[in-house]
Amino acid sequence: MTLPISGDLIADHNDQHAAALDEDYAALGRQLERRGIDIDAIKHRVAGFSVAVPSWGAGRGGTRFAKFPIAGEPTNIHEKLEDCAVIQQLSRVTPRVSPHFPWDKVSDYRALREEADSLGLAFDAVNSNTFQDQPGQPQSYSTGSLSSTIEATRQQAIEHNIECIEIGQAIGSTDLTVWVGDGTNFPGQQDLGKQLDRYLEAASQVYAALPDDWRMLLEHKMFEPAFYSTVISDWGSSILAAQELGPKAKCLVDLGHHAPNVNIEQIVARLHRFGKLGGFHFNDSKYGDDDLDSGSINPHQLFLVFNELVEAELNPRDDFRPAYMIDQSHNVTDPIESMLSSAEAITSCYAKALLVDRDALHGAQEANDTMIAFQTLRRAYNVDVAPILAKARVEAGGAYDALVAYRYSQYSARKAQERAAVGLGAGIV
Ligand SMILES: [Mn+2]
Repeated sequence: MTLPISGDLIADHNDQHAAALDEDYAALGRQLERRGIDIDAIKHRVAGFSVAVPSWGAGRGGTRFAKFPIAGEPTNIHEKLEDCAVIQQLSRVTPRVSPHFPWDKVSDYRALREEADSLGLAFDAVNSNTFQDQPGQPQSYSTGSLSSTIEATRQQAIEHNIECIEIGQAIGSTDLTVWVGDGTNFPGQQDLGKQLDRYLEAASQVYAALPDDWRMLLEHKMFEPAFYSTVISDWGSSILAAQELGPKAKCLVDLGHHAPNVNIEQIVARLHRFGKLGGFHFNDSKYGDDDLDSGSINPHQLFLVFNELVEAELNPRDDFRPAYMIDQSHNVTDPIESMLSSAEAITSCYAKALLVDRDALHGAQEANDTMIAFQTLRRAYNVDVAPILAKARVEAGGAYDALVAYRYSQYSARKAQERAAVGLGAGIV
């Protein structure tokens, strides 16, 4: 296996920090021991955690107004895989790539799977795309896709999703993520009930094509591109659709796809209660943008979400195995650096959630001792878990400080020399 970053470079970097890491890990271990927590057991759980990265996240995104490409950014799935391999090699928590079709189309998917494998990667959920038209496509999605009033357009969207399942089978995926931008921009534009009927009827045909071990993950989004109504706008619409479609249909929660200030951790708990929590897209948001870097705006919310996910792990329902993925758009940073930073933020919140004294929390909840219940969460949130993450990473062959090692490797400068320049243009992702 030829990986993009030199193993010697990572080893040298780790050697320089080995003594400091041992010291910090031992000190944190003693602190946690006083609380009755075995740091090695937490590290073991952290080492088992992983989150997928989206193939499209390796490139610079953009807004509706502009995209500012950077030198060396990938322009095809092969270059994207190489960049994803860098993220995995240094972070050791992103071993899977979530592909997107038709953006990642190739002629030989078995070869693509082998190529990923040679880079230490596998494929996660396949994402279909019926929110934009493709060259040569007979029907336009201007009237929507699975919910379009035009039967031929709905059929085209169904066939595209089924093709994504077939591609996914060739590359080793077992999940299809379906997000449709279908909706309306004007009151009265569509019958809100009939539009959902059409969506459900078309989605059921996609569902019928799922292999036995596959799941269909329904991703809801409050608004954009539709700004008056969206067909699958919220977790309520999502779970109703998933329940109607059947047991292989689950809901996917994208952190950025909610109204401001919505209690997302409660949504997580609700969906899990009914065995419908199937996937998660991590990102952050401040105003209307839903693709800021994970944990950059509200890390506490991310922690509270993981607190519910850890509760769900302890009380699994209906084969609880959520597909975790980073889903963010990098407009002003090197995408590799952003995903390294986000992978760290996500894993950090998972580790903090593992530190919560569950017996104390549940006891305080039963006793209606609000302050102790709150402080039980706060005590875990306040712990700096960086030594646990670094230790797990280094032991798995990753870098003590992934960002520093990445900069030191000059990978970005090398790719800027090797790769073709990216054109200008708007590029919302
Ligand atoms: Mn998403």
